[in-house]
Amino acid sequence: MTSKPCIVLGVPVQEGAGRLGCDMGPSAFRTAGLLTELQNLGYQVEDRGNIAPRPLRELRHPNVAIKALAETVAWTEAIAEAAYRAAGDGMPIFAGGDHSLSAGSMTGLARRAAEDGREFFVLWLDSHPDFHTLATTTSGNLHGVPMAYATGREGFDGYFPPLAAPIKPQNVCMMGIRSVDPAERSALQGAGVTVHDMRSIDENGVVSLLDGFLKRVAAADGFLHVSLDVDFLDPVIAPGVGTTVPGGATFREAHLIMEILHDSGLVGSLDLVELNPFLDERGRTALLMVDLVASLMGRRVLDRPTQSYRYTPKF
Ligand code: B3U
Ligand code: MN
Ligand code: MN
Repeated sequence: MTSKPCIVLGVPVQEGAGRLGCDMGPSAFRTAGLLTELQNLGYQVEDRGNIAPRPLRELRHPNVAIKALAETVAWTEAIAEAAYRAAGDGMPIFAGGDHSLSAGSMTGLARRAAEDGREFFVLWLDSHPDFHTLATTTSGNLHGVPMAYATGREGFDGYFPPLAAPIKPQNVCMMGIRSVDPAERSALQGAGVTVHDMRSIDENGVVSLLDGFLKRVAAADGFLHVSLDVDFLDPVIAPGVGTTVPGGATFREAHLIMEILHDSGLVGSLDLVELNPFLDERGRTALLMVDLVASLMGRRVLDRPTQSYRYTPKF
């Protein structure tokens, strides 16, 4: 893991989700102890406060289902710029906010990685692929489009900011997928994205699935961005989210993934998205997410005499 400072960026965007409340996410993450957990692990932590969207431009799209297009574009512009800057200074941690924030975080980070000559990879932990284009979304909720946009799928030109460095679909690994719309399903066919749905997790276990991907990242000396949507987790343990999808990752699977990611030494940035404190129960989802961040950043139950994993840390 990086010894660079952790840079926490609050992103109180909620317009991309179908339900209000994600704007309270950054506060809930701070209240749940995100900063102190990182400090207790020995990191230098810089809280850059909350990002604000750019001024709105009037935008119209033929798909009349789309909601809050101008707002989402204004957020994306601001987040991408902040991500690009923060990636030059340390390890950015985006405390959202709904998942539309990843349209900005991934593209700003990918631009930085390209300038640094690093191959950019994404581990997408979500029940949804968020692979709709502006033309195919039927809910109109733009938290359903960031992966399509960041990988350069068609139809975002003239609305969202131009991509400095489109992400290669081959460099994206999705885990936990269990809610896919028909248009996303056909778009994912042959797109080159690695998709591990819950069946695949049940059949193979998270360790071997993650192992295959991390080996590829390590071989390319890549920069790995992790995007963690609360609904990756089973709603029984993480109720504080607008889109609860049964059958998600367990507490143990989620922590194991985080611990393996830590030991890989490959993670360069993190999104924490879709936390809806209005729907949470006594802060338990926020606390669980912070707990997972601690595992990702190196908290362990027992010291192990050697690195328990197979990658040579790059930092
Ligand atoms: N694919 C559906 C549902 C959805 C996507 N992301 C979330 N929900 N959180 C849609 O609305 O695009
Ligand atoms: Mn999502
Ligand atoms: Mn989701």
